Amino acid sequence: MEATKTQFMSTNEIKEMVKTLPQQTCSWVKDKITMYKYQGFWSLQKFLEGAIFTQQSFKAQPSDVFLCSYPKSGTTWLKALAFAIITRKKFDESANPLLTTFPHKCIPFLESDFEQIEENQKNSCFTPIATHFPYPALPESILASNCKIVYIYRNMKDVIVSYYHFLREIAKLPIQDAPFEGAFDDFTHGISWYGPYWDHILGYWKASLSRPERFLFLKYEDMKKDPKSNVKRLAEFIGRPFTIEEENEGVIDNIIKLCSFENLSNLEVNKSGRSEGFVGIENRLYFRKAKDGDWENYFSDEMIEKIDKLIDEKLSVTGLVLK
Ligand code: PAP
Repeated sequence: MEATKTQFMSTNEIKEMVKTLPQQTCSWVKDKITMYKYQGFWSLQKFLEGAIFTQQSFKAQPSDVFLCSYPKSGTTWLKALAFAIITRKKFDESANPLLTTFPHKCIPFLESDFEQIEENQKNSCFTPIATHFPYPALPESILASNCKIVYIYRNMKDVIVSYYHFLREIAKLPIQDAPFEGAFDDFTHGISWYGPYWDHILGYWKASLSRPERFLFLKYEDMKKDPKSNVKRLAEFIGRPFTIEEENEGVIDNIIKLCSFENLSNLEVNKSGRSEGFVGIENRLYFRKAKDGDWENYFSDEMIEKIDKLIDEKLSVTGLVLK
């Protein structure tokens, strides 16, 4: 039986409990990755342990802003943009920490960066907090708060391709040894990191219906097409709107350039760095191609039919365009 979020457990108890959860080993990565199911979503052991710890201990502050996403939907980009927006008066473009710091280090993750979050809270330092938690699994103090929530989403087909390569790289497997069909199959059966994908989107979308003023939905593909108006929406929503003068001086354009895939992916820290500690993944794995429609190189006609049907069945109710 799955644990409920009201039980309080020590870190050792959490570790032991996670081992008892329903689990699924991903055969397409030669059984090198195992997912555990907790409160309806799947995750990797380390992330789940962190998530459960956070559920028990995190206390949201009224001014907190959360950057929420399903993995591989634009989290790194959103973190960089939010960080550049909130630090624009502190650093000029040539000195922004994003030039030398991995974006995931600039904005902490709720499930893993406990010390950084505590430090920011202690110093009353306004920094958004990112998370991949599905909405219903968020710590109670967030659910009960009026904190603002930014949710970035991306079309499911490109998410699957991005996810496939990310897990394949973590498992250190070359493409020929990791069949894409296996990742597709797991994903479309809901067995994916923080999946099912559709439940993730539905959870945030449903919550937004009763309190729309708390939510900003950003679509990855729209941000690529029209970064300026989306960056302005983001800045306004998180309480750091641009002035007319800033806009005329090109501040928004500079932020877009600083956070662009072309710029970030070519920085030394993102090419050769590795995030130590919690997970220890190479930074370059977060910067692959950033192309819309890369899925066309991977999907058979049968897969397209299957996934379009799935999107219609599960997500058409949201009105969020995901194909
Ligand atoms: P995460 O949830 O594990 O942090 P996330 O950042 O959401 O990952 O997704 C990574 C994707 O965003 C990659 O897509 P791809 O595999 O299709 O290439 C990555 O290339 C893309 N990405 C990273 N940085 C940027 C950016 N600055 N602008 C646009 N896309 C980006």
